[in-house]
This record gives sequence, C-alpha cells and structure tokens, in this order.
Amino acid sequence: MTSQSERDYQPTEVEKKWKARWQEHGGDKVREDSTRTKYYCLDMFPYPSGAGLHVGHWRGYTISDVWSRYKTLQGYEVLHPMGWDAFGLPAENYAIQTGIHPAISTAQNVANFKRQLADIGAMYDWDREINTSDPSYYKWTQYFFVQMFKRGLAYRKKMPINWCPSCKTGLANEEVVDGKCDRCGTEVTKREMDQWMLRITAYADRLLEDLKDLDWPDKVKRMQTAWIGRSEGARIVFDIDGKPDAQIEVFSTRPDTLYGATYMVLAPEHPLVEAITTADKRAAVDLYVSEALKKSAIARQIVDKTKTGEFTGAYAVHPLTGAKMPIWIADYVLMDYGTGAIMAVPAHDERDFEFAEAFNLPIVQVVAPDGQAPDHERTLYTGPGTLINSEDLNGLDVEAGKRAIVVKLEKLDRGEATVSYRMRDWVFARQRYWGEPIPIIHCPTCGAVPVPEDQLPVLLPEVERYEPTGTGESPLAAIESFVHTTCPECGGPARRETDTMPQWAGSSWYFLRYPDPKNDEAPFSREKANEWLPVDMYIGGVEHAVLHLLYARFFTKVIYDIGLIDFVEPFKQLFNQGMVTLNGAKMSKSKGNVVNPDDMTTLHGVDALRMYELFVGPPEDDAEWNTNGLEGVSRFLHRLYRTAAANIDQPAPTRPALEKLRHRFIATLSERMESFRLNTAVSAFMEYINALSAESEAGIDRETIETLAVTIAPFAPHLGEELWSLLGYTESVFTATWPTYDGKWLVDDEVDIAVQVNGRVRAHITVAADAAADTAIASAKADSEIAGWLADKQVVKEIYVPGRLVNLVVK
Ligand code: ANZ
Ligand code: ZN
Repeated sequence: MTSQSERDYQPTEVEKKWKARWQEHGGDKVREDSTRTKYYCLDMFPYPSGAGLHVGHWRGYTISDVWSRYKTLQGYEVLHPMGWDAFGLPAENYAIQTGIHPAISTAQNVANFKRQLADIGAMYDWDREINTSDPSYYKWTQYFFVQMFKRGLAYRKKMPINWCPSCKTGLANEEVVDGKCDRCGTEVTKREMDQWMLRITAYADRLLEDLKDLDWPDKVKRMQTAWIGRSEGARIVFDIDGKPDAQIEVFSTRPDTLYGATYMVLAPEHPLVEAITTADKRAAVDLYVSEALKKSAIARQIVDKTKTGEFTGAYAVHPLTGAKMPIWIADYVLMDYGTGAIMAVPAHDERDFEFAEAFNLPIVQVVAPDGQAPDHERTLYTGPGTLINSEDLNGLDVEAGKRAIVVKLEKLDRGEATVSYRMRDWVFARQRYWGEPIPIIHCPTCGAVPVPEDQLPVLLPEVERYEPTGTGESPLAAIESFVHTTCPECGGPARRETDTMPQWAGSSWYFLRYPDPKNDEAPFSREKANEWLPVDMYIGGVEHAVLHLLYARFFTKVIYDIGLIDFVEPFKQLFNQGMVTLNGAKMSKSKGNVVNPDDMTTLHGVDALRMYELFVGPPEDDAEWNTNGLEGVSRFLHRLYRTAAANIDQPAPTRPALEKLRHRFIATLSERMESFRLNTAVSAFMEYINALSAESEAGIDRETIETLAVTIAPFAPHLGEELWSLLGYTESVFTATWPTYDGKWLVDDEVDIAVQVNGRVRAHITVAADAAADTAIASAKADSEIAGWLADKQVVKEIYVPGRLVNLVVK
C-alpha cells in the first residue's frame, strides 16, 4: 500500500470526487432552521448570454464563493444563491436571426452557464434558482408595478424615444452607436411616444441621504451622488414684454447674481419658443430647433464647444430692475434640467460668458473678490466675493446675497428657494417582445386600469414574429387575442398595454426573492426577507454603479413604504471586482482575447485556477492574465499538498516552532481576509509553506495539517475536503471552524531596537523582547559603535522604551 506521503496530488481526480460528493449530499443547501447567525452573500446575477464564461468572469464568482465559504467556516449560516437576469434584447435579436424562441435559447444558455458555474466548484444553493423570465417570478414584478401605479409612482408621459427612420423602429440606447442605428447605420432621430414612467425622482432625497450609511466603495457613492445631482438654488420668474399671460421660469444656483442677468436663454425644445418668436425671426429659429433636436445631450453640453443660438425677437423683464432682456434659444440649455430655461449671467458663468462673447451681448459684473469693480467689463469671474452693482445688496457676500435675493423675490411673488435634481424619472417601457408585459388595461371609459392582482401574471404570449412592428409598437400589438380584453372595472371592451418592462425590471428586486423563491402567495414572506436582508455582501462589476444599484435601492424603498419589509437599503456592503485583461484590454469574446477556463482547469485543476484568480492582483483592481502565474500557483498547491500529506499518516508531535508558525499564519491570514485583501491572503499560504519547509525534517504535527486543510478550503475547496478526509474526518471540511490564534505566539522573542545618543540613532542592537531595562541598557552600552560615542562622556540619563529604543543622554 502506498502511504499518502508518497502520493502526488492529482487535482483532476480529487476534484471530480468531491464534486460528486457535494452533489450527493446537497451540502450547499441553506439550513433555514439553523441557529447560526445568517449571512447573505450575493453575486450580481448574470444575463445568460450565448457566449460562455471566460476566466475574466471567473474572478467575481470565485471571490464571492471564497467569501461565502469563509463565512461558513466562521460559523455563519450562509445564503449564496444564483439566478438569471433572463429578459432582454440579445435573446430577442437572436430570435429574429434564427427564429428560435427566446425562451428556448435562454434555457439553453442557462443550462450552459449552470454547468460552467458548477465547474468553478461554487457552493450555490440551486434550490433557490431564480429566472426573471419565468412567469412565477415576473408575476411579482408585475405585482410591484401595479402597487406603484396605485401609489401614483407609475404614470404615462410623452417622451422622446430613439427612432430609426429606415428600420421604422424604436431603438434601445445600446442600439444607438455614435448617433446611428446599430442595424442599418441610418442617423437616429427622436420620436415622441407615450411611455410608462416610474417616479424615482420622488425618492431622490432618500436615495441621496441613505447613501451615507452604506459600506460601499466611495467611487460608487460619488457616482450615485452625481447622478442624483442635487442642487440648491432658486426658482425665479420673469415676465415677457408684451405677453401678459406667459412667464419664463428659471432655476439658478446663483440667485445672488440676479442683477448681473443680461439676457435669457430657452432650450430649443422649450414650449414657449413657438409662442414668443417674432415673425422676422421665425425661419432662423425653426431651423435652429430642428438641428438641435438631432444632437445628443452630451454633445450639447460640451463646455468649450463653440456656442450657437438664435434671438427669438422677444424680451423678458428683469423682476428687480425692470430692464428688458433679449430672449435667445441655444442648445447649451437642456430641456430636461431645471426648467429648461436660464437667466444668463455672463460675468459669472462660463457658458454664458462664451455665449455673450460670441453674440456680443452685455456683461455686467455683480460679484468681485475685493468688492471693487474690475477696470475691464468683459471678464469672467466664478469665485466667491462681495456683491457690486446690486443696488441695496452691494457689500453682501455671495451666500448672504443668495438669501437676500430670495427674500426680495418672495416678497414680489417672483420666486423662492428650491432644490433641483439632475436625475429624471425612469422610462419604464420598451416596445419589444422579450420582457414582462406591463399589467395595464386601457379602457375607453375608465382609462388606464391595472390588471387585478388575482389575474397576474399577464403571460407573455407566443409570437411568430419578433421583429419590431414599424409603427413603434411592440410585437405584442400585433397579437389580436392578447390585445383585446375587457375592462376589469366596467366590463366593456378594452385593450391591453403592449409595451414590456425594461431590462432592469427583474433585477430591481430579485435579491428579495431568494430567501423565499417558491412563494406563490406573495413576492416573499416578510419574516424571511427580514431575516436574511439586507444583503451582507454584494459582489459585482462597477459597470452597475449607477443604474442597477439605484433602481434596486428605489424598489427597496418603495417596497418598504408598501409595508412589506423593515429595512430601507438592500445592500449593506458592496464590492466591485476589477476586470481581467489580456494584453491590456478587457477580456471579451467579441474582441477575441479570451482565455477559456476549460483549457486551464484541464491542465492545472479548478482549485489552482480559483487561487490564481485571487492571486492575480488586489481584487478591486484590474489585472493582467498571465498563464505562467497560474502555473506558479499550481506548483504551490502541489507543494502544499506534499507538505500536509507527508505526515498525515503519522503526524509528528507538536513543538513550539510549529505552534509559533501556525498561530502567526492564522493571524496574518485572518487579518488579510477581514480586510478583503484576498490576493495577499494567497501569499500568506505561500509564506507559510516556505517557512514549514525548514521544519520538514523533524516532521509536521496534526494541528498544522488541520489548520492547512481548513484555511485552504475556501480557496481550494476540493483540496481542503481531500486533506480533511485524509485526516480521518467523515464530514465535510465546511462543518469545521475557522481556526483562531493565541496572541502570545505573535510576540517576537527577540527584537531589533535603536540606540540613540542624545536623541540621534547611532546603532541598532538585538535584545530579548521581554528584556528588563537594565539588560537592554547594558547591551546598548556594550555595543562597539556606542562605546565610541560614550568615550570620555558622562551618561546623565538612560531611557528604555521596551521593544523600541534605548536613549542615552551624555554630557
Ligand atoms: C444663473 C447663474 C449664474 C448660474 C452663475 C450659474 C452661475 P447645477 O449646479 O448643475 O445645478 N442651468 C439651469 N438650468 C439649466 C439647463 N436646463 N440647461 C443648462 N444650464 C442650466 O447648475 C445650475 C445652473 O446651471 C443654474 O444656475 C443655471 O445657471 C444653469 F454665475 O443661473 B445658473
Ligand atoms: Zn372601463
């Protein structure tokens, strides 16, 4: 019989064995009745695309799996589920190309992804699998839509959609590339259509306020803050000369500069443009408006682009001075921010300054750093200072000026302090097939009526043609049997809504479903949701910093308001893993620079690939793939196995040298885990195995082998199980406990200390860590270097700071 010590590590064999065992024992099932503290570790669930997973995708899944297994060993009951964000455009486009129903291609992709995730050796509880395109799930997505509709949070509004005049279809943003249709290259225009909207702006303040308490990367918090874009300022109302029934309302963050407003600008789309433009200006204004509509908001906002605009021929009246101010239109003013109109203060706003220079409009200074008007009128100053040219407000600083102007405006009923947000309401509709039907019935008598809850889900019908219809409507509009229905309120003939929900709908609440995935009475049980959520650790790519994470936070707050949960934020801690690059570029199938995990695991095993995915760099940073690095990690795992296996049949007795190494290793590793430095956690193993090699002659004790088996298990779970069973245990290594360390082993026996003479370091000596002051000082004086400094001198004071230094004061 071969003893373990003579056997080499066979990753393929070992991994196959343990995968089979895990499946047999259902070891990844959450034990709901467990008395352990609950821990919810969640991956952002993937869109099951046709392209499989590459080693770049492995990184995030490995990180979350290592973390879940670590938390299990720490004694938590861990929920680590997985599911599919399965509605969306690619499946539909694939159907258009191939005629294969999206449900079928999605099912194939899911099966493939599932197999690949099993390869990773991940501990998902597959009993809780979620698929957002499954009627038993989207029933509840529709239910939440109905709740929002009833609360006035879902409403209809005419909104411009991307429109390809040649394909005669509405386009999703991702189908518009450089302003052109991704299918045919035609320039994309805008087309107004009635759209379902969600009133996320009603939650803007809460979404901003609650960000503060989240343990999220600062970068993501900053991106969300910028996206919400809260600005404090004032609403100011201007009369229009000769038009007593029309007024222009503006939003300004600098009401203090009101006396410096010299002209007005409306967004080209502003509803007043039509009414105020004088006959002689009409042709030029119309032309300008049609040109502006073609440009994207981003192109329009570029600060240093040449300013363009047209004079409407009309004038506004300054609310404080009565001065007449020309009203222009210009594309640097956006219709969907503030009120879509501005008062222009060219002396103190950069864009207004450039515009005034381009069209030779007046510039009036009203803020100066020192309260002195500059000698040259046409200058730009955007800093703080004192008001000038502002009648009785001269001399006030900017902040006091803002308040004083608001008081004046309020007295005149011409404005008030207000807050403006950059965030818009959420367009919650697509004119496409592969999504959740919006559960609304349009009745000629009763208007928009929600589908009664007991009639949900509104099933997505089978269609023959997936192509967009050419009228801008969804393919559902062509299915008579779907469209025609009766009104739930009056029983009269009515039409179903044929728009479907956007890609983001299903992912906005899926994390609430995992604790109770099979509930068909409710979206989830309140008790279970409160027990498991908020999610303790949410792991995924930073590309979801804004949309998904904001939508999920919004849904959670609405669901809290409805009274279904007791928490207001879904994700306590967020971790964004970095990307894996190859030759400097993000790995992606379309770029042809992917490394296939199957090739890597055939050579080195799954465990080695998992560890290399961590070892490749700090988990939050992008990292360059290097197959040599994987080979290095693989060699190390073989070494770890040999070190452990060499003595596994007959471990050596414990001795202090081993205890010291072991406790120090546990301390280092635990500390690196807690600070999520998973790459250095892998190096802690390497350092430990190196140190143990010096002890191999005298043999390794059982404690060392057990420690190795348990601590390596989150990283290399198959290897961990193997060592654990070789130690004679019949239960899984994940029933074990993460080892603790005794601090006494961390104290160094000997320490290096500095010796100072009159406060300057003159030498270093080694003393026992617990050396008494006398001993330390004596050794310091005995040092040959120091002896030289002391010659002919009188030592007047001796100071010993244990473990740090000796200072000798001499005369
Ligand atoms: C007068 C003024 C004077 C302004 C001044 C700025 C500086 P934030 O901070 O981003 O909220 N603005 C308002 N609505 C706009 C729109 N629809 N399109 C383009 N610009 C718009 O910016 C608010 C400021 O941006 C507002 O304050 C307004 O210009 C401009 F020395 O009003 B301000
Ligand atoms: Zn009706």
